Amino acid sequence: MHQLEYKDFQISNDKMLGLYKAMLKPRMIEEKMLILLRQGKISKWFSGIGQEAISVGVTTALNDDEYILPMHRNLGVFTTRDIPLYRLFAQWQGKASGFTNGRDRSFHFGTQEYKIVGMISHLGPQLGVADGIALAHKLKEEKKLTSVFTGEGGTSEGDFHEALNIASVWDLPVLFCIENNGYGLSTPTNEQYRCKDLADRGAGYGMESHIIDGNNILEVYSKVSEIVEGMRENPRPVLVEFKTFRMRGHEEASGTKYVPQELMDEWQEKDPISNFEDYLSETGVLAKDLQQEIRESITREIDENLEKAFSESAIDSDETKELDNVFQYFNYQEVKPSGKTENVRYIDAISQSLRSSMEKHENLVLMGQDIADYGGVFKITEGFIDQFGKERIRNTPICESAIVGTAMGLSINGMKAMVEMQFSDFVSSGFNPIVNYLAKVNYRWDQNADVVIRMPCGGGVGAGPFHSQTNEAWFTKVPGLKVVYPAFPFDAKGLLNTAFNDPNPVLFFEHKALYRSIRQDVPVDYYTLEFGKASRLREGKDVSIITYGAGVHWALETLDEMDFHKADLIDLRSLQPLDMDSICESVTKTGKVIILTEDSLFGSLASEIAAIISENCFESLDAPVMRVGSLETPIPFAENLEKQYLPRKRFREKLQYLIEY
Ligand SMILES: Cc1ncc(C[n+]2csc(CCOP(=O)(O)OP(=O)(O)O)c2C)c(N)n1
Repeated sequence: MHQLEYKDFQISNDKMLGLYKAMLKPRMIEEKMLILLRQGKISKWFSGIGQEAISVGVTTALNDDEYILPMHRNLGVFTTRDIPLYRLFAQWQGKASGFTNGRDRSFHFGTQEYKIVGMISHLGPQLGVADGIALAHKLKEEKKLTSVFTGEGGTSEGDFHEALNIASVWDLPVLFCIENNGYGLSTPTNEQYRCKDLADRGAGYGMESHIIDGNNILEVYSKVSEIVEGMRENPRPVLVEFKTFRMRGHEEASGTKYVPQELMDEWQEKDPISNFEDYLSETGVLAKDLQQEIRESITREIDENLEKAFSESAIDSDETKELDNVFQYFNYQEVKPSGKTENVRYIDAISQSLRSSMEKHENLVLMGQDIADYGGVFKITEGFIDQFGKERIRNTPICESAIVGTAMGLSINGMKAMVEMQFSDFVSSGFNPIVNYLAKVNYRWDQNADVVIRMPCGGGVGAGPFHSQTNEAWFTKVPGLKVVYPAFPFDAKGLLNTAFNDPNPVLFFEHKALYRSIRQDVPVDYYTLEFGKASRLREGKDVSIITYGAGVHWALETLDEMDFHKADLIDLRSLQPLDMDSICESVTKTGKVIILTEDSLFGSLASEIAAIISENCFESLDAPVMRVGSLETPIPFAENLEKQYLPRKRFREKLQYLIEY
């Protein structure tokens, strides 16, 4: 790479002074933080010393209304966007003036006010989020780009590949910035990747890419300014590799013993601030007294703001407040079912709900593999592109993780998203952003994830271990996710409509075996059903049966086979929130309960419900709480093995036992 010098760039003196000050501020804040760290006044610090030119140059090249997604060494992004310093300090101290109410640390926060979306610890997921933000701009026909950062270590994550691939296929205006600083924790670049330059990867995605000297502020600012100008006019992703070096340990406690001294010395010579300072002095732009003045002014600003943050008392909260902030408040509006009905299949009810929700919410985008022209593998979205167009009905590449991230990004930028998992089994490839991003984001920084993830699930279809699972318990465990699992067309339509109105992440389980086998008279018009309300399908005084999904139909069939009419049959319909009142009311009445789940039993939702009943209804019980579920094996393929695996037969035996108890 030909080394460019400061004098190669034509930039006004004022602009150069501005860039200098913008770099000096994070450097001086960091120097102060290192002192505070030694004094035990702050807990952890990830240093970006030596990398300031990248954060500052990129942020300055962007417009203030363009989103930027920084990493843990990008303090310069936050300071260049002029966030009052006491708010940053309060954030690092877990105080109320910060951005997360003490719920998350360091740079792990976002702020719509400053159009900054902070990272989650897992590094890669935010690359997909940037895709979603950029997609929203594109759909709204706004000429804005989105910039996202990763270290060279983060480029080894699958999310990097997925996000770049999506951005490329969809022509999204995302500036992917790799800060190649030589080490990912202790791992040097030759143990991280084998291509010569990471920018070379751009070609693999059909993407323009550049290498920029990350320690030369004028090069960063000029080249990025030119690139982003082009991206606004002609929306497309661009990959930029910034060459730089990490001058301190991964975090302060971990040191730099593994870094050869020659490398340190070599890069010390390339310090982006002292070199620029020398250049500005030599060219007469930065006189000694001005330099002094700037430093004094920044010192004052840091000290005053630190004092303000230190004098703020520790965060005040209580259990109720914390619990109330897991989800964004949802003002449920009931639309009563009424009017003409028609007899439809479960799958038709889902399709109807999708269609009417797309009509109702103009900002809703559907994404999934093969859902556009092909109509999805179950044909639920067949014909949708004719009505809504390809922009809103989007075929995705096979990349569950970054698509969930994209859905999150759409939500951040004011839209609603649905992701259809082709089979719920494949959600494991998108598990990370669901449980770590979508589920936690509202609690962390008040940003909702307005995303519905549809999950065609369940066995009895002879499809084996990877196309038959019912994996709701992977999610009911995680605070921040709503989980819905209807058993009938009427419920499916009303609950899915509600899912699209709810601004929170909803996992919507649809049992494949019910798609074409269960029919019901369902109102033609739009209606909603509230989450967290079970339905009682049979009424009786002898025993309570609590179940959901296909279990509901097995229970109904079993009761008919046994000609038994004294059971209270509760269909939960939604698992999170869970209708504990209906459960306890029924058990208190009957004194005997059996919980039926299609899931294998250990750690299933049935186990949780059993625990709730034991704890809350113990004195009403006349028999042990019974659970019936599938075998503790993966779900097998062969028909007879699958039958043996599923709990239908064991349910009848256990129910009989309980009745006679
Ligand atoms: C998924 C995941 N794996 C491991 C880690 C632990 N970890 C945090 S930062 C880091 C190194 C990151 O290196 P790089 O992306 O190059 O960024 P840098 O720290 O050098 O700026 C590691 C291994 C993590 N946070 N997330």
